[in-house]
Amino acid sequence: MSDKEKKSTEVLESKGLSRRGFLGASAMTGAAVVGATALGSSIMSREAFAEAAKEAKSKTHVAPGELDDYYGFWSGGHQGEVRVMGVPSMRELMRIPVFNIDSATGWGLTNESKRIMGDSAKFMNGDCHHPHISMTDGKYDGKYLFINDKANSRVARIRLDIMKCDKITTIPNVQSIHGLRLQKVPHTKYVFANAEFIIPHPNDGTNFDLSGDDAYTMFNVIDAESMEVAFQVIVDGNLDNTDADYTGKYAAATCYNSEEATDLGGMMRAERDWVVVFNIPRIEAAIEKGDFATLGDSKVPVLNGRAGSELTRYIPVPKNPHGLNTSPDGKYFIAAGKLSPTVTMLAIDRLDDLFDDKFEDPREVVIAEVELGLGPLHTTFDGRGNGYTTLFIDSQIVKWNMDDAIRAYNGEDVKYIKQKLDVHYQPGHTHASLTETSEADGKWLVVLSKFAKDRFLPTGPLHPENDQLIDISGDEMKLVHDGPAFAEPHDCIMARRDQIRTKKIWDRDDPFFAETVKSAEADGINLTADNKVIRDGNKVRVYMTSLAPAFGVTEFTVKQGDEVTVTITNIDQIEDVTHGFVMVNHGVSMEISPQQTSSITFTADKPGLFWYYCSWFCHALHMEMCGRMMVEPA
Ligand code: CUK
Ligand code: CUA
Ligand code: CA
Repeated sequence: MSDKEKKSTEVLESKGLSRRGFLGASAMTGAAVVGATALGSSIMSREAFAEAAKEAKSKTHVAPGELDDYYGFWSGGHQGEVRVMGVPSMRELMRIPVFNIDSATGWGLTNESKRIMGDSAKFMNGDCHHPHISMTDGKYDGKYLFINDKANSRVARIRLDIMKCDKITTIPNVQSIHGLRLQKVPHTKYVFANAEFIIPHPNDGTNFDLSGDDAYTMFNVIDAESMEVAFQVIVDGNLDNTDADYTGKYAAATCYNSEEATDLGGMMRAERDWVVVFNIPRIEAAIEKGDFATLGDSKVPVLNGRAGSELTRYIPVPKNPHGLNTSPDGKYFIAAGKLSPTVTMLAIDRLDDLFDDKFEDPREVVIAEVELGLGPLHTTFDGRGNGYTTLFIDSQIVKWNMDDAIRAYNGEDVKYIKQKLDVHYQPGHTHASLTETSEADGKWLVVLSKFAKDRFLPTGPLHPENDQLIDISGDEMKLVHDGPAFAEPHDCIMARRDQIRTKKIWDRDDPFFAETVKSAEADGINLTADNKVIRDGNKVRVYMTSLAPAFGVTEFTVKQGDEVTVTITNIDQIEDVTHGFVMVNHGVSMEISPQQTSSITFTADKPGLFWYYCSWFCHALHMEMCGRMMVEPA
């Protein structure tokens, strides 16, 4: 920090104002990003932080050969994938392509992945925000991870035993799936997914007016096993984030656009928007009774959950609320105010009475509404009664005690804010270890900061983001690690390593490639033994094995214009011996892990000789693992 900067900081602090608070306050008038760029550098110098971090550094050090205590799953934002991290080392362990195309594994290129992507395989982008792990009795069961796609209105499921996406569902009748959470109790039967944007119904180009009753968005509920949409609930306003309770009965969602405006000014007009609470048993009963409609070609039951409906309740909260988080003790839904410096705590045990119309005012369920700082976005928990809320505009994470907040709200003179820690910079989501379960263990906290600015070597105009790791095991939060991240991990989730059980090699009967096995059987092929080329009109099917360092077929001949399908079964039984298949100059690439079958289809559109080779380093003779496709002119 320059002397001049030091001086001005001293002056500000002597007036009880931090530079950040000062700028933050002016930033509240509208553009948060103005605050972000004006900040330039933090009050505490990088050197000072480095010094403070040294002390805690040993805690994050996972020595070569040692394993992390936690699996982290990071969303890849508009990059479209999920990233698997080790915590506390913050080492990236793996990437799971989901809504993107991946050259290394062939995701989006292979027949197996295209089948999973279904009709939406034509899209090459996605925008995932919220990864969540399936639960049984409020604890991670390690079976699935679900994630939304805001860009193309989809929900995907990842099987955690193989760490591959195995289902993608496009949600009908809505646009932009954003908030996503899972039913926690008794188990994840349902995936709750908010659609953000209000659209006209029918949306067939005959009506662009969003002011009438035939314009709305919906709360979408997906069956976690079948990945079919179970039902949709029409709401007033729009929907942002969501979470579920620990009884299995309620889900709640924030709405920032109660105004149903189409422009920024309009969306900020009201002092309060709301949290809408969904009563799942009542919705199920209504469906049972046939109390629903359908829209267009879709067969999904659509229910009316607008204000006044028995299925929902609307609780006014300030202002353009964003994050919605359930405390791990099961007591509160907590909505972060975003344009209000407050969080609102809703008492879940008052919801039964709210739905039974015992209250005049739905605000009776508000048990506390306390000020934390500027731009509160998301809250996470340590399982010891404390919440940790990101303050986007203040560039801080604030630790606060929930009981004390309630006492303060009731007029007692207690300090509910325990600590504010600078983070770098402009944090969005935050997530503490095991926090979405009843086992929140209060060890590690990740803050996903949207701006890195000066924290890393410069990378041109496009900067990485900064995922910061904070030790919350003691009384004080301690920043211990900066981790650059590529666009844009909105959210992450951490599970204990014993909660995730992965396969070492594929089972031959895995459903992931069962369709491919079936069609090979129709061709009379034994995939683990046969190396054969089958011609079927202008379709050529090449079946081969791979065993380090050789493909079972090292040359085959086709005619120009043939549609060629190469199906490879990796008969290596050794863990980690993955092969690849790349057909040069044909846009063909895929992974074949031990005991896996992968297939890919392409057109041999150019006459000539084309080499194919193994792309995953598998053996000392990996370079020699290759073959030739001869394409005869048409
Ligand atoms: S949203 Cu991104 S910072 Cu999509 Cu969970 Cu809050
Ligand atoms: Cu097989 Cu490299
Ligand atoms: Ca609003």
